[in-house]
Amino acid sequence: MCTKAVSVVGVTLMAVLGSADAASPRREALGHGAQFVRQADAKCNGVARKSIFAHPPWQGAKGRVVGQFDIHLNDAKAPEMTFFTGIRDGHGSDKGLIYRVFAGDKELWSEFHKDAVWRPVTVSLKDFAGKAVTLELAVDSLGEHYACWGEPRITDGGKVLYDLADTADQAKKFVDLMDSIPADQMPPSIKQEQERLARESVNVRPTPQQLAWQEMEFIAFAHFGMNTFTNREWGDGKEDPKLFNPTAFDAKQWAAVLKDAGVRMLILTCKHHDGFCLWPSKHTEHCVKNSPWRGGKGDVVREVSDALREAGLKFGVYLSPWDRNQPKYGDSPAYNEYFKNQLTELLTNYGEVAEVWFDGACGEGPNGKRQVYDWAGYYATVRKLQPNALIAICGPDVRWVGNESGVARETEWSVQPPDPAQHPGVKGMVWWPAECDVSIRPGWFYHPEQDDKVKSLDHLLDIYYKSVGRNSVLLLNIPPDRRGLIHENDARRLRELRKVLDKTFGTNLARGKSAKASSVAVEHGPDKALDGDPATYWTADGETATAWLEVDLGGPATFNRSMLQEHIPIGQRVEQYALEAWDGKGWQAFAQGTTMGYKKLDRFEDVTASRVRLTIVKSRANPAIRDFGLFRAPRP
Ligand code: FUL
Repeated sequence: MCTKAVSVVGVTLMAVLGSADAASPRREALGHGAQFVRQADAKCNGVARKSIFAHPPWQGAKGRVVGQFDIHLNDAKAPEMTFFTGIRDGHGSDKGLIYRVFAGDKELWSEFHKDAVWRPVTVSLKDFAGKAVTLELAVDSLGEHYACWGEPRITDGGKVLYDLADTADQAKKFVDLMDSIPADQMPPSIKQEQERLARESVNVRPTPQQLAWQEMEFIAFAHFGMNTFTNREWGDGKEDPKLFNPTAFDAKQWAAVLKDAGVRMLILTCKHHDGFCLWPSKHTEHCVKNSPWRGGKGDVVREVSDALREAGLKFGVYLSPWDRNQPKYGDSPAYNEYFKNQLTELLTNYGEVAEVWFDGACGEGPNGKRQVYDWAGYYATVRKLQPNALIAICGPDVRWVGNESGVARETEWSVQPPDPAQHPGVKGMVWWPAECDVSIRPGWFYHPEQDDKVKSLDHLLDIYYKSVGRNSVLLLNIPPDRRGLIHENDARRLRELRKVLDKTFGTNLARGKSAKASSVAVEHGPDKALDGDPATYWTADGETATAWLEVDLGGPATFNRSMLQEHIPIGQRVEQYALEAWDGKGWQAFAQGTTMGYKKLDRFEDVTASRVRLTIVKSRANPAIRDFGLFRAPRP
């Protein structure tokens, strides 16, 4: 399943790699959709058992659901806990769950499961004979599985002392909120799997198209269409095409505003969920040809793609598979044909398309049937017609970051395990870099009442550091208004953003300075990390996974931002790093982090120093650093 459709975080096993420093979990009362309840007949692989059903709060290693039972074993001689672990039918991913049993703080047992099979388990409670103990049953989710503890009981010599399913509803329930599962809590089987994946990951490389895309760093979305005129976010497809009528449409104004903002590509919502097409499609009447705009002769896609090309910007298309207007929707083969015809129009008539953005929302057609998308057919159409285009979100080339706030994880790997839905048949790891989508306004579409709700400069800067600065591409939505123009308030904010970014990153205090390193591979000296040449890099010798690079700034310099870039054409390697400044007596740390990838930006208070050291604490192979920068952001 494409994760975007269900608004869950696409966290995978890889996201928990390098998590040794994860902060300890924050415990909260059960909420956020988590469950821990009795179920009379939970089915696992078709077999029903009385169970405790545990639903962790989010996909990924973001939370653990815990139930607490107060058990009195006063007269017990050899108490045991017995149960079956199972995964509820109909709820699966290939990622699995970790079941755990704690007594107080002590973990008595844990096991990783990813198959829907009831498995019997016995945990000895002998150490607690004669005592009272608080038992915790917990489940960590690594994917979408829903756990079941089948027939969970405390017994003593065969006698049932507690039937835990019956008391599940009274148990105290919590979620432990975690960014990642702490390394010391990983069952050995998962640790081994992680180590294997880390080894395999080193050999995974981006395609030239993925590299070029990553270099764009900052791209834009334009949500523009029927919703712009109906003041809605999701149209139902019943809108009259005559409602589409921008009064002063000017794609050149869009391109100029975006270019000034430093944006490198625009992805246009050629068709949103309401099915209205911004180009005169041969395959539907629900499109601009039946609108009064330009006397029915207009083509938004043409004008936008031309204006972008003229301004030197790339063009991308958003084509919603979910179509609430098209009568064929739900009639799977017929609709799939329709969708591929639409893709064909967009990918043949408008020049180069650099990104194709597929949202995964999927509903029922008028016949009440759910549409089954032919992803493989859609991908084949894109590959054939635009071999250089990246297929994003519900696609194999670019990964949705997992939220619509524009924020990537602190630890963001571009190498990921394949998603069977989007990388069918692929074995081994894949290069699947993250894209952070967010709107400059509260809505994706323009609403006049949001004219004064354009995100503040500080908010946008924060988004920039948490997306571009965390090994991701920022996809910022700037929704044109009913005139067909980017509104003045949005344009002003973009200019402000560009000004601060230019002022901040205009002067790299480390550029061209002299440097030494713990070791050097031939031709990849430390100066290569300071020369500003994207093709050159410093790399430590041989298999070294720890290394340092020391820069002499040639005199005291003051900075409050740093930039680290790996040479990703040969992969992503660094797992942990630290930055220190020499204060005359010793090295003082001013920033540290986990992954770098294409780009890592750190923010900190002013540091004044003439020598700075980058230490690679952990790396999957000898680190290859393309660029190291120190900057001073202007005071607000
Ligand atoms: C979502 C859509 O439902 C929103 O309307 C918007 O297009 C956003 C970028 O993706 O899934």
